[in-house]
Amino acid sequence: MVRTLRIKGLLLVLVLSGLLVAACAPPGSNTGGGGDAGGGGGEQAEQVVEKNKSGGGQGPVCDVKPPDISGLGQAVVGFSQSEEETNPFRIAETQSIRDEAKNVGVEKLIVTNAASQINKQNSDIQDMLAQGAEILIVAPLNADGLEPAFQAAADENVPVFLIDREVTAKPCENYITFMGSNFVRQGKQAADLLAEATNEKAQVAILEGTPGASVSADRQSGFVDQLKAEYPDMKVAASQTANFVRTEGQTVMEQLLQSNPDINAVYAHNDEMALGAIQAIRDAGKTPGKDIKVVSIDGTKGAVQALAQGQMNGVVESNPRFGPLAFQTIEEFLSGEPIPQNIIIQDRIYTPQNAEENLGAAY
Ligand code: GZL
Repeated sequence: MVRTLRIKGLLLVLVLSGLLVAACAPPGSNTGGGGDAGGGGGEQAEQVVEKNKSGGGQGPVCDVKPPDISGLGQAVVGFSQSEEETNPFRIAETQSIRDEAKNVGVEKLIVTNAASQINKQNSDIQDMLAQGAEILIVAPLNADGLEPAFQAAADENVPVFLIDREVTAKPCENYITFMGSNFVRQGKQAADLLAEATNEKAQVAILEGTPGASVSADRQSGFVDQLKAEYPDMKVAASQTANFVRTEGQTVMEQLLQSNPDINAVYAHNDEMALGAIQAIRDAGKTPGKDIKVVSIDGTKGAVQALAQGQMNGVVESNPRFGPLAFQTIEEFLSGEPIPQNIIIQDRIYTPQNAEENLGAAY
């Protein structure tokens, strides 16, 4: 038995055996995961999701009764953004939520920004509940620390849908589902791209994301474990956080180049830090993409352009355009559909060969 499910321009056929959603995406859209990027998905890149309704790899299904809301058209939805919108990832993520809220005709959307402060994210969420939010979409800043917000939502019987980063809180009890990328896979893919660029021989500097964020730990372990498993001549010379910020990426890279002159490769947990590192490499009189190979994760326009121009050597997409998937999942929940605890999206891979033609999908 097959159920057809439509997500904004992307026709998905859900095979009840439930492991993978085979997307018959329109031509030029991403068809998922590990291969070369599909064609440009345009501004609103289509997302192919692995959605398992019957538990298994995506975790069991939450058996939670939806609130008595007739539909999104009568709902007040709150969106809690975690980091300031200076990073293109955050800009694209918030815009995608705003655009889809308009597309589905949400009665009212409230948007807050925690400016990378966990206490503010708790108070933001509590404020939106006080303003009458009946459904919450949350991009968590850290894996821990949102217990006050989750408790406040539970007290009001307001369902929470996580996008982007995971939390250590309890699925079904504190949130309905997590929608996001497989960050460990992203780290592994970045290691493969860097191995390709360095002929599997490198002294690598790692620019890590924010400590305490699930995405930082997973992108680190995915990369380091892949080096240990597959690339014995690729060594981590240094690894330090630059908090996903471009200016910090530049400063940390300057320091690492001075203390580790043998560095010939950089892995950055996100594009913003990679673009900062590129500036530091230039300031040190070296050529990024050639003397020092650079690979990162996100898929921002700045990084994909740098890749196309030869200043970088690979970019793994981390798609921030959660709007269509988030509201589709909320609509399913409100209609009583079973929702898996994890909905993992597929991300494309940008290479020196496909960067130019796929620039349209960058954000
Ligand atoms: C990934 C997201 C990360 C981005 C960074 O889902 O949490 O946070 O990769 C951002 O750019 O800071």
